[in-house]
Amino acid sequence: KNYMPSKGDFEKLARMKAPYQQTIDELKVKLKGIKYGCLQENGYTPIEFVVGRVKSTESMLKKAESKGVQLGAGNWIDEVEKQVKDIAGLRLVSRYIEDLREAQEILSQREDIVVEEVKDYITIPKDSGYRSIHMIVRYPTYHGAAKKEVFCEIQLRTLAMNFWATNEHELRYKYDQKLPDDMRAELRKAADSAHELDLQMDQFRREIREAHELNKQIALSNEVK
Ligand code: 0O2
Repeated sequence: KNYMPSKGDFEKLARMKAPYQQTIDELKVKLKGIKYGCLQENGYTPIEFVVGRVKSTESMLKKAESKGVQLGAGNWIDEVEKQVKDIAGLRLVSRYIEDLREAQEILSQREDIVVEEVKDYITIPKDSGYRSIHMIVRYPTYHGAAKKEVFCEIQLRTLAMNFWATNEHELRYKYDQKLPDDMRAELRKAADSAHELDLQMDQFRREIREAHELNKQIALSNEVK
């Protein structure tokens, strides 16, 4: 547990992480392509915004150890890559739950990513109250001359889920992962309220989409005239 990575290890880890950064950069462009394409076609997009990050080396090694990787032993860096599937992490944020499902469907259909696993924390939220859909996907990068397939975790959240999770994450960090019981209970309540709001907003979404549909038809009929 007390392995201290050497300077050489850090250099190897930095080299290992480069294709993951490239994955984030490429997928961000591609997801924005979905957003602007949908806007152009329908005047409506299921994606509000996309952010991404490569996991910090410290947090990556901590997670690897918690999954049983013995740092420093044998091909341990390969093991880290196999066990930690969110070295590359993208977050796709939508306004409505129904939009998340639409975005999930669009992503499942793509030929440039392979969906390995879907964790649906909306249907079954975590004990903390956390809601989100996590898609673990495989993505081929061409870094240098060689092809390398890497894992990437895409988290799909509504604005309300993201607002809650960002706050909770920062509080967790402040309390060094040990939230006081009363705060945990309050956060759980807040998560449920956010979900209520999401459900209400889904109702409005249908009306908004009808309005967009109507505007599109009016625009089309004006073009014909
Ligand atoms: P970071 O880099 O700080 O975001 P598994 O990978 O399946 O073995 P794990 O790690 O529990 O197990 O996977 P999970 O739960 O599918 O995804 C973990 C990530 O989801 C976390 O990343 C968070 O981003 C998010 N997450 C999961 N549960 C919560 C929660 O209760 N609150 C908040 N705010 N976020 C959550 P990391 O690992 O924390 O890393």
